[in-house]
Amino acid sequence: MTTFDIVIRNGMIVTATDKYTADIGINGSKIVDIGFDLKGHETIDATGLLVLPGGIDGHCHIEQEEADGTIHEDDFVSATGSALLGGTTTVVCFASHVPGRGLVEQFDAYREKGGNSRIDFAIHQIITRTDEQTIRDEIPVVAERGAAGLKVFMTYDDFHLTDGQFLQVLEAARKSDIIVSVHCENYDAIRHLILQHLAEGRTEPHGHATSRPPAVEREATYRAMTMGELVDQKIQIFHVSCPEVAEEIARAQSRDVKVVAETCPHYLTLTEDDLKRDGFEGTKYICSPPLRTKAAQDGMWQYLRNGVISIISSDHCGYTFDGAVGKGRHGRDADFSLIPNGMPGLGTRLPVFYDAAINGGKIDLTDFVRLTATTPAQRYGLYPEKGTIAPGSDADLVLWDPKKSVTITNALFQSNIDYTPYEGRQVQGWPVKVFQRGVLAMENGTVIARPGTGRFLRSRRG
Ligand code: DUC
Ligand code: ZN
Ligand code: ZN
Repeated sequence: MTTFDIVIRNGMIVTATDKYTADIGINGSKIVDIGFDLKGHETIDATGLLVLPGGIDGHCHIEQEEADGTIHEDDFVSATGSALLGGTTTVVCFASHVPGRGLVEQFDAYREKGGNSRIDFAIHQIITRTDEQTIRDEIPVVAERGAAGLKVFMTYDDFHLTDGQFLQVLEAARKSDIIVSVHCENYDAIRHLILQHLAEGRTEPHGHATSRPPAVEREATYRAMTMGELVDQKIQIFHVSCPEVAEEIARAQSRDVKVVAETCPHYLTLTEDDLKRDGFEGTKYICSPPLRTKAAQDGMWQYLRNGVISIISSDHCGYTFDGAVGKGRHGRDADFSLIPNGMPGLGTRLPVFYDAAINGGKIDLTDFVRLTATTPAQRYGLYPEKGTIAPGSDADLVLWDPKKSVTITNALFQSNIDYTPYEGRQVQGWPVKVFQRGVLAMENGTVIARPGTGRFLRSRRG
């Protein structure tokens, strides 16, 4: 009888389709067998635990350069440590497209930065310009070098594309067979509403939500899908925040428009009332699209159950509360329109979503795995090495204690970001051991994987 390097014994294995109790045999970096009474040089008893595929977070801003030269404060070392502490073994993060440098140069430089990662990573390529070099020469090259997707913005001064530019990107993406993910909010409508708020003296953080109402996101989503339809190019609507938008996506899907969607735990667990917290505290909750109402939050679950929204990612975009380039970079009296948009969420993604989704009775465990690991792996060309538990797959595994209650506090995630929007929240269900490619990478709140152990994952699209 074969003796495996490691056997994970008697855990409840959960995939996107099945739940069953068995042993997993690992040799080197791979799962090689699933069965009963397997023998290992090392045996890990997982009785009473769930064994999940390592989480895949398809949307994380890590050490990303902004147009003004600032670099996201959570770097590859710190962010991927928090990822492991929360049960995530793969991230898909973003190469910038800042002025003055070419796309391929920025893709390659970002891949190099990822050399410090503790976990495996893939890359989305942001597109902010549509000159001939970008569209004709460089998009095909980044696609060929294994980018997981392109991302475009319909808002933000430094990033947004006109409809015409967006169509050019869609055409180029179709030729290179690469998905385009879209930040859908109407740039001009937001500008108009911000100016109105400021003229009325409504400068407090909650103005962020009221100046970007659901209609702003719904209109841009409809427009993005229409342009995808015109070009016959698959798009993904990123960070869907409310049912008005999901409903519009469902309608497009029902007429066979090639559109898929993701949402994030914060749209299911936080509300716009969090922006009303005392003083500058509310800025911790400024992200875009903004947090919505409790009713919107409740209305989102049906779209996770029926598959209209098929990925849960963190949209981890941490800005420190106290740091020089964080939330307070323009001073503590700055109006809401000057506060950088984004919240940290890489470490908390799985525990917060698990607690709301599974303990809240909203979806099954198999759905949980589908949304947080399997579909992201499939969508970004990483499956079946990643995203499932099967012979031949990478031994990226999370031993998850469904009974463990934890009160979330930022210190648990050891990240460069000095706050979590979930401070003080009690959740049940927590990762106790994480294996990456057959090596123990996190155990009981201690990160073991060293910087540099992560590998760049080339997307195998199509
Ligand atoms: N969009 C994102 O995808 N992340 C953070 C900020 C934003 O607007
Ligand atoms: Zn976005
Ligand atoms: Zn994002």
